[in-house]
Amino acid sequence: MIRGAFNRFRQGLKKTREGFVDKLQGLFGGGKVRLDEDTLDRIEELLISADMGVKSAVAITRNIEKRLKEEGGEATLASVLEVIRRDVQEILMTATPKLKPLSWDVEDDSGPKKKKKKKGAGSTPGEGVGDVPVPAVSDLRVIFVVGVNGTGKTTSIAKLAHMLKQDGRKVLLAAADTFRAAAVEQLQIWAGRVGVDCISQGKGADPAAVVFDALSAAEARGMDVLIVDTAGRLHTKTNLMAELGKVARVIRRRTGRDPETLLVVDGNTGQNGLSQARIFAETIPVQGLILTKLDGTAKGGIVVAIAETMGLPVAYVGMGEKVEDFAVFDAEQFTEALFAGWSAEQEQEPEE
Ligand SMILES: Nc1nc2c(ncn2[C@@H]2O[C@H](COP(=O)(O)OP(=O)(O)OP(=O)(O)O)[C@@H](O)[C@H]2O)c(=O)[nH]1
Ligand SMILES: [Mg+2]
Repeated sequence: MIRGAFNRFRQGLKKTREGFVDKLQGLFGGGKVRLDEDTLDRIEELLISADMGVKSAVAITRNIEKRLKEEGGEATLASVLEVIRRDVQEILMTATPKLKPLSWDVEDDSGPKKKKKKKGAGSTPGEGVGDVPVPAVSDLRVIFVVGVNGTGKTTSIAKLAHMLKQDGRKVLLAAADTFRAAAVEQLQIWAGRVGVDCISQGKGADPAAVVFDALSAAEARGMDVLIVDTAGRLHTKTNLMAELGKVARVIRRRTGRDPETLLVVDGNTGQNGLSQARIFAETIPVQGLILTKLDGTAKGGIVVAIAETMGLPVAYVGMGEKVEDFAVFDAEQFTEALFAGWSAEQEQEPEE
């Protein structure tokens, strides 16, 4: 299982590894290199070009200088990579949320006339919202998948459904992206492939009504997990909160808990994708990320930039178009895979 994930990361990160490690290797040419200003600048540039984010790239380069200059100012590729690998792992494992915690109550349907009694009210299990009675907390896990259009929400939902199903969970999908008829069809097709049911109402339906239906179906059928697809075409922050907030509050009223909200980030879109994702995370409560399309990019270092700017945990990673091209994120394995293959020793398969 663990080995499977490592190999998947290794395969998925091939382009990043080649783009980064191979170029670094070029800098060293097999021997020792003097860590002068110029070399350090070039290392920093390489880190930035792998999309690690400027702040992390500068910090890592400084660490390379500090730790390796003590050894006489010369370094091998292996020693530099070791510093980078350790720093990256440390950044990923110690990241803390950088964004202000949000509540689904910030803008309620009732408009701005009354102030909420308490910040974050109702965001924990069993708490009621306003005058709504406290419902029994249901065991149903509701995963709410949000993100800019085209980032890979629908595909990731299929992959996640497949993974959870393999794990023995009963999974149901809700087609709450009612913006385009094709979006509903796409989710239905994926549901068929994965072998799970999908609740839909068609184009133009109220997403909150679709989710209401799906919650009833999930409860009646004894489902373990409901995964909700949403539209990405929500241009303004007000739209985002109005539409997604309405659905989230339906979920809370029915289950007694806020949905587990996962924001999908396209690894291919680099810093630009990251700033779009940030708008989502600054507007609605997000618990974690799904990072997609890592297979198609040499910029897998984006996980470091995510840790640096958002500090939200990456929950899952998508690395291809097939349902199996998906893994639970693991910082240690991810980092090992990112740097695997740069020496004969690392090239060997890990022991079971
Ligand atoms: N290579 C690769 N392609 C992916 C991955 N995830 C998604 N895609 C592709 O990205 C495209 C968009 O994916 P969708 O799942 O439709 O994205 P979406 O966010 O649901 O898009 P909208 O519904 O338009 O908002 C599709 O062509 C997918 O096959 C991935 O991990 N790797
Ligand atoms: Mg979609």
